[in-house]
Amino acid sequence: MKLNNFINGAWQEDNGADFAPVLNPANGQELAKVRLSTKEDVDGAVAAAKSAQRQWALVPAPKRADYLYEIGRLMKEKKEHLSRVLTKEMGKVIEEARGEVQEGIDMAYYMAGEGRRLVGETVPSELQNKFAMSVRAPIGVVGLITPWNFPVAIATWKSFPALVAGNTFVWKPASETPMMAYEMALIFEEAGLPAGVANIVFGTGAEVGTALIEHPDVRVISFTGSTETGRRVAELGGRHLKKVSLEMGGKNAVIVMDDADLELAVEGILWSAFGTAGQRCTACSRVIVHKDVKEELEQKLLASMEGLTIGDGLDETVKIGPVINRQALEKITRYIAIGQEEGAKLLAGGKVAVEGDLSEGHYMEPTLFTDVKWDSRLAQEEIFGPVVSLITVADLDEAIEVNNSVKYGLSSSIFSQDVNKIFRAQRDLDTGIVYVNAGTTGAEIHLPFGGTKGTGNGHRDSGVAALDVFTEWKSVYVDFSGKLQRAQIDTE
Ligand code: UN1
Repeated sequence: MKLNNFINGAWQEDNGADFAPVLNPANGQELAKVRLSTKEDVDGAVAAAKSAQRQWALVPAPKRADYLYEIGRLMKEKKEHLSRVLTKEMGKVIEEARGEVQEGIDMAYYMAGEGRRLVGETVPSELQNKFAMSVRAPIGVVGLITPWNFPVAIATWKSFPALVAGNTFVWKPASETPMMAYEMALIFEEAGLPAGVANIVFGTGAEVGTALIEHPDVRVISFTGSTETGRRVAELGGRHLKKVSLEMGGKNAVIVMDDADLELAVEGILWSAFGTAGQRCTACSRVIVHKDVKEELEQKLLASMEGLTIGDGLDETVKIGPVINRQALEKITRYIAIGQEEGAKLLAGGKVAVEGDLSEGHYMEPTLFTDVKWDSRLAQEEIFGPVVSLITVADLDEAIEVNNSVKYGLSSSIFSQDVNKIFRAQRDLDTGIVYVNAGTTGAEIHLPFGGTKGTGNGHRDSGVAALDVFTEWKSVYVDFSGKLQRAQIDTE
């Protein structure tokens, strides 16, 4: 199977292009070949998006939304198929793949509803016989660059608000997970989106991503990925005065206070640290535990971790699937060595899992470190794998300080029964998302998704906030006095 670009409502021909293999991380098997596109392919896609945009912007927003309702319906109809493709190319266990596809369906229906809102303001004017309002205007052609860890959900967080607001887009999916984008293109086609409204160009960040950011007709870049790449996107985008929305790394923590329900905390930690093999931006990577419950928590975590089966995510009984590729496995292994050199105590895991069929894929044992120093590299740097570090603290103040000591600020959580501690924590935790008595993952699409500090640059995905990325505010003044009225001057 060859994955070609979807441009102007049509599938590109091979035309002698280069292709790269798409591999299943569970067993190394080749699933497809994906086009390695060039700058010329990007130029073609942007030109198609540009010529479609004016017409699309003139379609009434509730009618644009009808396409999203249809896209949502098709995603629902194909949910099981999409989930299985997702598990095969990305590796997450099938139950989580179904959850991710559901997140996309939710986003379709939610943003379709925005077609009948796209709310602005009407406000009084300071002058007589004058009307003042603000409206959301589409921006034009937008560029979407999405990651492999949520290949469909994150794409919907960006593309659906862009569409309902009257923009057209060119989407570059991650090289590791082009099949979900291909499936979405089939859905866009079946839903009857006008040609050029949704365009997909496969390829590398260096070639396709750069061409998209530098293209003069692309007005917005919405990017999710590593902080390192995000910085380059912002630098290049800044040079070209682009509006750049960035969603980047995390080093998320669960705080467990001495009054916490420890059984519940263990469940929350396991789910958010080892789900998706730790490859969510929101994954729990640190547990900040009160000294009085540290040992009990360690014991309970160790006991529960024994139930975490590793294997191919298509097996319904498996809890931990593979990590995305060999480089990811090497990076995680490197951090385990760093942790040990730094004096952290390895309580469980720490090895690449190779028993039986596992040696064909990229599997990492769920790993637990304790006695981790809050300022060590293990506790400060993003690992993006099933590795969690316990850090002991004396009280809530110290817990919050340790939480906030990292350069990221995506998600945090506190387990406690004390309403005073909970409210202080939700105020003082410097992250874009805070959970109380739940792990660090599981954001719902109708709230803003994003983070502070090194996680983002002030924008948000999903929720109504996503519309801010894909619209310009236009303030409109209508003077019906029939005479010149000078604001700030003729106010008597
Ligand atoms: C991500 O990790 O990049 O909140 C997205 C969650 C999911 C989305 C995660 N709904 O865990």
